[in-house]
Amino acid sequence: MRTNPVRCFLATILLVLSFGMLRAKENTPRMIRSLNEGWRFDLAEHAEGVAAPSYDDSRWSRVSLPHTWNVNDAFDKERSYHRGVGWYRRTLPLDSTFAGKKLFLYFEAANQVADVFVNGQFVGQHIGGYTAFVFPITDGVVIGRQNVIAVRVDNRHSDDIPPLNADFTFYGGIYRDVWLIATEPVHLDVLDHASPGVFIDTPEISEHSARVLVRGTIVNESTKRTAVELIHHIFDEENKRIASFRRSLTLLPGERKQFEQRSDRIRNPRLWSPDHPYLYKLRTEIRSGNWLLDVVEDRFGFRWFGISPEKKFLLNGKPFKLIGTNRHQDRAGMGNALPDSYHRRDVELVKATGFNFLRTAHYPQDRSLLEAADRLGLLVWQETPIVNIISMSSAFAENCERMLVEMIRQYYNHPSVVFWGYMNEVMLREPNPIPEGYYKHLIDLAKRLEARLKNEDSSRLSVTAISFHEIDNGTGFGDIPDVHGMNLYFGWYYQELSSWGRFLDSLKMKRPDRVYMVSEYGADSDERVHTLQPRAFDFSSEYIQDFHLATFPQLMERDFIIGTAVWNQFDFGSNHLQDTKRSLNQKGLFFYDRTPKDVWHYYRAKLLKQPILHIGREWLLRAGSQQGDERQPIRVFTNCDSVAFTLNGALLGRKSPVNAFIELVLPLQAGANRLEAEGGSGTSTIRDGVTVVYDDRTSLFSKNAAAGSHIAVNVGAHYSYTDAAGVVWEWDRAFEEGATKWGYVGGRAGRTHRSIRNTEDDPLFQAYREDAHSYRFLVPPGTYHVELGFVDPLLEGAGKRVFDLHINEENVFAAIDLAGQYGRDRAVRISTTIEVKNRAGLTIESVPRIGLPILSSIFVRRK
Ligand code: GCB
Ligand code: CA
Repeated sequence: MRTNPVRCFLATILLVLSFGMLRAKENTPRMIRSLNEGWRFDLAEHAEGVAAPSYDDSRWSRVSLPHTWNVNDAFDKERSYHRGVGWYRRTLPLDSTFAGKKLFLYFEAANQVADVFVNGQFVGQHIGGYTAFVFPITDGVVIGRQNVIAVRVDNRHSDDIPPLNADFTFYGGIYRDVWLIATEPVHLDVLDHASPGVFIDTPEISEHSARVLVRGTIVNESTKRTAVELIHHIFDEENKRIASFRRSLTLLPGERKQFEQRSDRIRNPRLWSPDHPYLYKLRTEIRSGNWLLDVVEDRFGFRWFGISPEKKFLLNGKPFKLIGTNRHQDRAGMGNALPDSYHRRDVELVKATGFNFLRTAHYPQDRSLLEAADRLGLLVWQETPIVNIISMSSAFAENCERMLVEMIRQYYNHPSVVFWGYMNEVMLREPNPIPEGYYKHLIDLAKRLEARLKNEDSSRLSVTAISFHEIDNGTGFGDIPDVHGMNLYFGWYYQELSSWGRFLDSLKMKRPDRVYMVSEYGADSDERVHTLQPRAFDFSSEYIQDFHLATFPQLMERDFIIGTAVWNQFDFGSNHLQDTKRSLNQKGLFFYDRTPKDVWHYYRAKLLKQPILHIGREWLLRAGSQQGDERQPIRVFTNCDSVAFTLNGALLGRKSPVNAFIELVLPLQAGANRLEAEGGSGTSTIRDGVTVVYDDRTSLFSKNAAAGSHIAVNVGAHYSYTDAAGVVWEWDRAFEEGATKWGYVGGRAGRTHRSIRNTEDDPLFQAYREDAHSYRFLVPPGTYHVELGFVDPLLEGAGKRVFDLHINEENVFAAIDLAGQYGRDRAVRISTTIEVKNRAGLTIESVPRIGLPILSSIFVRRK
């Protein structure tokens, strides 16, 4: 295209001049101030008067936002956490800068009902814990005075508010940021569902050109008829203005006027995608003469997406496989009250996995998270918190719909968002008793939300997540949204790791007209648990690895699966769970404190282009007590072509990964063993190294065993458990005369999935041997300290399980009644010192009196 250089030059001069002139008079029309500091908090339902400015809150605790009152009690060993009322108060000093302004209080979120008061006057209530809300406060404040804000927050269960029930903790509090917004009387709307007030679309778009459509509402809160100019500028990442468009309007006093304006064609827009997340900025101004009345800026991207006739996801016209993860918003030691930097950090960790997709299950998440997804390049599924069950009230349905509208309007401009979701597994569980017409009501609600979603935003795809048992249940639920999200747990809650492919293929055969995505798949793990025989629900590091190693390739091989999302990127709080760590869902690729699990490196090795070489670090403390135990496997995740290993300086061999995975067997020496790896990938080399410490316990059984020689056994378990003191409790073994040095004779292995009180060592106590049995240890004569660990996990109670413990035929502990003496589900450790006199060693025998004897752990130490 030819341009006229003279015209170009003149235009530039004019631009510079006009900008210079405007800038000289530039005022700051909209002020946004953080209100995170200086709050007083009290966890109580107070009688009247607490919102009044004169109320004495000096004895309340001082808190800063973000804040939740459930950081600790959501994780203790009690079964519940405080779901009730908390009050927040702070002063709001308003100096003369705010004179004549319109003032608003903007809350990014409070869980789950918030009543806001200013100077004792009620200014509004917001229902729902995961979206922002805003109230006008101009009329209730006095300039030049200390005004008082009081907020009553309530996180009690309500039948009218989703989520009613879900596998995550409903932490109460004002857990996101709070702001004061001050505008001129003529301003862009602030109140529309707490949206940015300006909605950006790109209705005509291709690689070659695009138009921007801007919608919004201008409000004239002044008493004067006002003529304004509404101006939109678009800037690129270098802050170069690439387009401007404007329009004149006249607003009557009190008038709210909607506008809709289109830019000219923008040539060769830089497209936004996960690989090239190029962002533009829209700046919308209201001017009256040279006076700037309001400014709103927001980022957006040029991109388009959709579903092809072949049912594939297309981004910017090309097939694009969504590969990603889910994220909950809480974190160790903080609950859900995370400052923005932590949300951004989480997005960096998702991106650093190699993922391009993020589902913000099960609710809208902090806007800083979405901003980071825009900036770093992730496609996002954001959803409303309708989980598990619904209630039949009209208030419930209205709240669902309002939450959906709030979500869509608040996050509308984020280029990262491609899916709006509105329900998760709503037909897996049903209320008890099940109300008449429940399913009809549910389907009607889904249809209502679907219709509203499309009405609010026709450019995004709609989605819901359904579990295995709900797919094709005959209700037609799966046909309502555009995309069929499936939460699948083959090899965890049901079936086998090999079931994935077969199941998905049969689904596609049956219903080729549907668009499929696997919106959840995952397994739990605890870094303290290790085994040679990984299996579902053992919580071992090895099983979560086996799970992802087997599942991910089956999902990737199938083109008709448009997207995948691991459940979950991070371990997260779920108060009702009683697995190996209290109140945690442990399906993360990261632990709750954001330490990566070894399995995270599997995805990195599969997805990243840079060389990855990672030797597993979760199992560096090992122990063995019998011949052959010193040969132990270690796992490596890598995308290198091949890796050379040395152990304690000696070459061990060279191996190539299969499915980004290598398993080595290490011949370990007692003490520290240094494993080094060097991998080659193309022309680059990469190294990794770990030290494996092996506690060789065979000496306990030899004649000249030193004092301090010991063994620790995780009775009833096929996995070892490493406690906080670094003691490895080995997996249990059967005694075989002539072949083994120790082991059990008789009894049955059992396992409880209940949380054990009085200990953090749940995986040690949760596994046990039951019924009459004995343990033999062929230790040489000498003096031994014997410590035994027990728990009674059964409902039976006092007097229902009574037994004796004989050590070398002496009745050392008679009539043990765990529930009666110590209480149910409590860890109990008892110990004694025993003289072993002959070569028969040590025999510990559980002898029943009433019911079944039980035993969880044995520790034997030579004195
Ligand atoms: C699901 C749910 C999710 C749970 C997950 C699990 O299907 O959608 O909320 O946390 O399973 O770990 O059981
Ligand atoms: Ca925030």
